[in-house]
Amino acid sequence: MSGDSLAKMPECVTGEGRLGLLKALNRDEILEVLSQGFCQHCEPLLEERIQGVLNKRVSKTSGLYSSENDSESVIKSPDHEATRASNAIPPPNSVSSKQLARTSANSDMLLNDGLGGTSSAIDNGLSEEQKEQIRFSQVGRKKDFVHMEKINGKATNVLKGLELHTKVFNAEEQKKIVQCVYSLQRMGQKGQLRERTYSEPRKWMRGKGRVTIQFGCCYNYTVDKNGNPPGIMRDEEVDPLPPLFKQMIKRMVRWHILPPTCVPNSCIVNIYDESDCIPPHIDHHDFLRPFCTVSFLTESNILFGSSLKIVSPGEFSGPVSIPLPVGSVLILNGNGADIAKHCVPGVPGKRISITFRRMDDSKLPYKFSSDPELLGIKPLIFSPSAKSAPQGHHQRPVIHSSFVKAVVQQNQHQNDQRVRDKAEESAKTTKNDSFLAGKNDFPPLGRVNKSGSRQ
Ligand SMILES: O=C(O)CCC(=O)C(=O)O
Repeated sequence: MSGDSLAKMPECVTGEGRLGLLKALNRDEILEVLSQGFCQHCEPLLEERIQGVLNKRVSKTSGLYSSENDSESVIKSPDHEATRASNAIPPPNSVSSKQLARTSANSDMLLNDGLGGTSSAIDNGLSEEQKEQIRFSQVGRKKDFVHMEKINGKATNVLKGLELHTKVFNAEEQKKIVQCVYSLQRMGQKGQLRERTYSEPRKWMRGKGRVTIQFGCCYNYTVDKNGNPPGIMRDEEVDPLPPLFKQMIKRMVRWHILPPTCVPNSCIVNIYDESDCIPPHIDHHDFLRPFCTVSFLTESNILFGSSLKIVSPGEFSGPVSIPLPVGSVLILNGNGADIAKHCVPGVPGKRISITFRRMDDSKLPYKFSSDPELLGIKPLIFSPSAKSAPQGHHQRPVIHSSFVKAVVQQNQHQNDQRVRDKAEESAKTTKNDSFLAGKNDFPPLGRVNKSGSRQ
């Protein structure tokens, strides 16, 4: 029986219903079925459904995508137990700035590629624009945080201005970024970064801080031993933003997470061991709003409230707790940045966060020069066929028939490659987890100076 005649058979004869009919259609006919004749309201619904099904398939075939709540996905491996149990980093004996540059260069390519580049399960002949549009449309965006408190006698939503963007960096990208952070940490330990860039907490006990690496400016958290007030130390020099971090910034501006009017030019990397924390604070106004924090390795909670209590070292309490999935970006703006304090209580496992902030022009370090790469970044605009969903109907921007076309092409390609990919993926998963090292590799304690000796 030919495909044509099968297509003409009624459902009760083929026994497969619409699926049987669809199978008999060629590519263009499928496109026609999927993109024509739907009303404005149903078209985006259909696209979201396809996207959902596709997501499931991609995670099954590649094993690369983590669900929003799958905080362990990055570190699941045969040596998983050993790596989870500690805040280990790879031994500080093999890194050179050349290697770091190489890592960063590979990662640049990865982050330029909307679908994570190296995964053959999803590298399927789509144009870069199509891939980026698909990834962009998959970002989850929560902007309706509410917690009412009486501030100066007035009922106020102290969370106004907070936004949580999820699935911004996929599992593969998270691994690259974590690798890069560990390389930077090793360089810091060896005194290969500028003196104020890298710092470890003086004491090692529960609730005592975290390792920090600062780029763009040196920030003083409290009045220091020389009497310098909190804020940007304009006469101190630290290293500039690493190339991979600039790629992250570009992504966040392109994907409508950060506004092009407030492109970060500094950041602080926080490396938390299990039960490390950051105490309640409001970020200094030497930094503009909004700013953001990106999460890696272990999902942890961040607390918000106009008043947060210190229960014991590393233990805080507050009215609102927001889980931060790995690969997510939390935007702090408005009341959420300026009225509510925030803190991260002792984390359940090792965690890395990168807080990106733009410095007030009048507070720039004296020797700071702006990076031309971070100038003129434009938010992504949709292709000519893209239109917006009707107001109030769907929150996410919707890309119409060109998107459906891309998804159909992606499906076809995946069908062809599925079997080959399975074998490749299992090999890749093992390889990608190898950067996580053993328990005894965690650096010795205390603040390190440039020469690598402890103070
Ligand atoms: O680790 C986090 O997500 C929060 C970091 C933070 O509050 C800060 O760097 O000021």
